[in-house]
Amino acid sequence: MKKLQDVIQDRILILDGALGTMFQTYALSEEDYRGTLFQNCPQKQLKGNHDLLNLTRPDVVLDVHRRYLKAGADIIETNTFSAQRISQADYGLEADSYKIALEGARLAKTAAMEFATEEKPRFVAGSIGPTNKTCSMSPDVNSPATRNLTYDELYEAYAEEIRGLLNGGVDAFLIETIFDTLNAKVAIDAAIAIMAEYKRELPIMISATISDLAGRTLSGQTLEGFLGSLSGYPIFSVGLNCSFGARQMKPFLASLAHKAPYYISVYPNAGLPNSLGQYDESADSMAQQIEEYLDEGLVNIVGGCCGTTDEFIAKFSQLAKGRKPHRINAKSDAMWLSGLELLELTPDIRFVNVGERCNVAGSRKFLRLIENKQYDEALAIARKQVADGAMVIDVNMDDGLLDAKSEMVNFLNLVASDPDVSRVPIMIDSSKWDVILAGLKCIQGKSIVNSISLKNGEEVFLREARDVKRYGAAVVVMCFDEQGQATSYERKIEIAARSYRLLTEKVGINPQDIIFDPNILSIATGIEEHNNYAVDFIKAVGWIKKNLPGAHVSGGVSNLSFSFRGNNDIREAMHAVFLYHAIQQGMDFGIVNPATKMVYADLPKDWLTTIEDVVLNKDAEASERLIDLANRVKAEQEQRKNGARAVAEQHEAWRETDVAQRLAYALRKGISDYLEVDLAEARQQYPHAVDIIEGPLMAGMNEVGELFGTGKMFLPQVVKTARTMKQAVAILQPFIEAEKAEGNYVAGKILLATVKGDVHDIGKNIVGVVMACNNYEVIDLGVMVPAEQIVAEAIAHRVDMIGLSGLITPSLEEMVHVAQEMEKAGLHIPIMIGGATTSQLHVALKIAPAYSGPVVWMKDASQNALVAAHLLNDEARERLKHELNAKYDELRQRFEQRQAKTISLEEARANKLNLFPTPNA
Ligand code: THG
Repeated sequence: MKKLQDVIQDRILILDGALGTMFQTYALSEEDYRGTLFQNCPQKQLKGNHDLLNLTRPDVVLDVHRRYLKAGADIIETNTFSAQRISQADYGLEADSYKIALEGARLAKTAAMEFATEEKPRFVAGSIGPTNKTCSMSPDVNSPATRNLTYDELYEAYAEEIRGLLNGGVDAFLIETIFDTLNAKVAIDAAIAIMAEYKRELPIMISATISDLAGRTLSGQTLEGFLGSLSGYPIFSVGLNCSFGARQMKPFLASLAHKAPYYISVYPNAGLPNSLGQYDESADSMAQQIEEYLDEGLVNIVGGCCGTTDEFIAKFSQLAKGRKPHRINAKSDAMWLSGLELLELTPDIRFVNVGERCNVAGSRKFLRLIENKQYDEALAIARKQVADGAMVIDVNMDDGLLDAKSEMVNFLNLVASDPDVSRVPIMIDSSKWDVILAGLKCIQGKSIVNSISLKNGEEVFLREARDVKRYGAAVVVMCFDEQGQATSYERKIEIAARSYRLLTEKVGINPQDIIFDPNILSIATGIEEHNNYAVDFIKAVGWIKKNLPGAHVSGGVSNLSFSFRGNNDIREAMHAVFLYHAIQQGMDFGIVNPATKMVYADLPKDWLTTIEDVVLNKDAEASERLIDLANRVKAEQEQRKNGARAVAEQHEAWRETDVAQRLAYALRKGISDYLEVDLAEARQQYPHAVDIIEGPLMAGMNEVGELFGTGKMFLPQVVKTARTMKQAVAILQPFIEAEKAEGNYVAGKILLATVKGDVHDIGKNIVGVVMACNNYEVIDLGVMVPAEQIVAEAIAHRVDMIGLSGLITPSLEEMVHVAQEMEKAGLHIPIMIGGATTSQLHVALKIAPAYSGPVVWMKDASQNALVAAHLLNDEARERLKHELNAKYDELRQRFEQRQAKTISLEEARANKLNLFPTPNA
C-alpha cells in the first residue's frame, strides 16, 4: 500500500471535517458520555468530553469516521484532540488519557482499513491538540513570568498521548490548532523521541490557528516567525485550521504557501461564528471559497474544522479531483531565526548585531538589577537594546552568587511577556548546560545556543549538539578543543573544520544553523603574543566562510578592547575598525553594545590610523601609540566632563508632549518607566486621582482596544498595556483611598469570572482594573469558573453585581447556564456580559430571557464603571431596565422578522422576477 508521502505528490488530499459538529447530530446525553465505564465517576459532568466517546460510544465514533470516509476523505483524524492528561484533568480523567488516545487511534484505523483500496489508500492522522494551557503566557497579569504549564510537564502528557496513538496504528501525527508555538515544539519533540523509541518514522503535520486580523497566533507570533520556530525540525506539512472561515483565512494561507518549505494543509471553520455562536457557511458556499485555494495552487491537503460535516467534505472531495496540488518550496538557503517575528539572514542583511547588555558578567548594572530582583528595570535594558537596533539579544546569568538557572528561566519568561523585546530571537548564553536547556524550554521562537565546543571532547560535544537539534535551535560553536582555546589562525580553522564535520555528518545539523566563534581576544595589552589576535580572527573568518559552506561567524566584540576599560570612546572606535575588517571577510554576527554610535567612516584621521595599525598589527609600536592616544582623549574628556553629561541626558521625543498624551502613550506602548513622574504631574492637573484613570488612561486603553480590533496590535501587546494600566492604578490607589476617606466616593461590590470552559481573561482583568479604579471591591474568581461556584460566591459575598466574561463561542451557552442557575438561586442582582463573541443580540435572545434581574451587554471595558453606577442607583437602575427591555424587545422582533423572511430556495425560484413574461403564461 502506498504511503502518505507518495500519494501527496500525485494529488490534493482530502482531510475530514469537524468531529464535534458530527457528534452533535447524535444528540448524545450525559449517559452516553459516561457509558457503563464511567457510570459512577464522581465528576458532575462528562458530557462535552468528546474524546471520552472512544471508550464509551465507540460505535458513534466509528460511524462518524465512516461517514467522512464515505464522503471521500483520504485522511481522517483520530478523536483525540484532548486525549492527554492536561486537558483530561478538567474531568478528573488524567489516568484514562492513554486509553482514550489508544482507542481513538484504533477506531480510526479500523474505519480507514474498511475503505482503503489500492487506488485510494486511507490514512489516519493522530490528532494532537494544544491542550487548555499554554507554556508561553502567564495566567496572571500581575506576574508576567509565572507559568502554569512547563515544558517538561507538557512533554510527559504528550508522550503518553503519542504512545497511545502510535500503538493504535496512526499513519501520521497532526499537531493542530496551535496557538502557542512552544506547546507545539513540545509535541514535536515528544513525537520525534517516541518514534525513535519505536524505531518508526511517521510524517509530522503541523497546523496553526491565528487569532487576530494581523495574522498572529494567540501567543503573538507572525506566521513567518512560526515557520522560523519550525525550521529546525523535520516537518511534513504545515497549515492553518480553525481561526476564521475560508474567506478570511486566504491571505494568510497564501503567505504560508509562499514561504513554507513543506506541503500545505488547510481546514477552516464553516465561516465565522455569528452572534449566536453558530456557523453560517453552507457546504456550497464554503466549497466556492475552497475552490479559490485550488485555483491558486495554494494547498496539498484540504478539509474542514468547526461547523463542517460530511456534506462539506463530499463537496471538497468532488472539487479537488484532478486539480493540481501546491508545489512545495525549496528549503531556504538562508538561516532562519525567530522571536515573535522571523529573522531571515538574506544576503542583504550582512551583519546581525546581538545585544550584549543583558549579561550579568558583562554589565555591572544588569548584575545589580538581577541581584536586587529589579526585573522590570532589567527588562528595560533588553527593551532599550532592541530599540537601539539589536536584532538578537544575548542573555547570560552566569554569576557565582546567582542561581543562574532560575534567573535565566525567570528572565526569559519576562522577556516573552514583552512583545517589544520578544520580537527578536534570543541567544541563550551560559557555560552551564543545564542553564541552556532550561532556557530553551521557555522560548517559543527559534533561538541560538551560546555555546558548545570540543573542550570536553567529542562525546560531550555530540551530546550537546543533539540537544540543540532536539530543541530546534541554532548554535554558537566556540573554537576550543581538548587542548584549550584556539588563539592562532591555524588552530581556529582546524577546530572549526573538525566541529563542522561532526555537526553536519554525525548530528545532521543544518550548516545554516551553525555559528562559529573563533574567539575575539584582547589586543594592545602590552603582551607581545596578543598583538596578532585580531588579525588571526579576521583571517579565520575569511577561511570559515570560504571552506565551511552555509556556516556563520560571530564573536564577542567588546572582548577586543578590555585593556581600554574606562575609555569608552577608544573602545568603540576599536570595535568599529575591527568590525569593518571582519565584516569584509564575512563575519555576519557580533555580540556588541547596540547603542554604539561610532562608525568607521566618521573616525578622525589620526584615530583611524592609530587604531587600524593596532587591529591589523602593522608594527610593534602600534600599541604604544594607541595608549598615548587613549591617554590624550581621557585628559580632554576630564575637562569636558560636565558639559558632556548634559548630552548624555537625551530625551525621547514622546517625553516632550503634554502629560495626558504621555500617559496615553505610555499605556499604549506598555512603558511603565515614567509612570511615577507623569502621574505625579497629572495629579496637579486633575481634581481627583480617579479622573486620571477615567481621562488619559482610559483614552489610552480605548486606543488599544481599537488598534487590537483592527489588527494593528496583537495580544501580548495588549496584555502588556493591561499590566501598565494596573501599575498606574497601583500608583494612584493611595490617593484614591485618601479621597474616598474624604467621602467623595460610594462604591459597590462586583464579582468577576470567566465562565467554565474558557481560559481567556484579559478582558475580565481589564474590567477588574477599571472597576477597582472606580472604588468597587472586586472579587475575581479567575477563569474556568463553574456556574455553581459563581452563584455560591455571589451569595456568600453579597455582591452588588456579577460580571461574566468569555472569548470562545461555547462560553455563550455557558453564560445562559449561569443566568439560569442564578435565577434558580433566587438572585436578582445585575449581570454584566462581556467578551469577544458576546453580543447584544445574544443577550437579548438567550441570556436576558433566562433571568429576572437586569442583564447588560458591555461593548468594552470602558463602559463598566458608568453602567455599574447606574445599576446601583435605584432611580437610574429602573430607567436602565426599561431602556434595556425596550431595546431587547426590538432586537428580538427584528431577529424574528429576519428569520421569517428567509424562504426555501424552491419558493424563491418560484417567485423570481420575470421581466419577459411569455404570452401564454
Ligand atoms: N563569544 C561568545 N559569547 C560571549 C562572548 C564571546 N558572551 C559574553 C562576551 N563574550 C560578550 N559579551 C560582552 C558583554 C560586555 C562586555 C564584553 C563582552 C564588556 N562589558 C563592560 C566591561 O567589562 O568593561 C562592562 C561595563 C559595564 O559594567 O557596563 O566589555 O566572546 N560566543
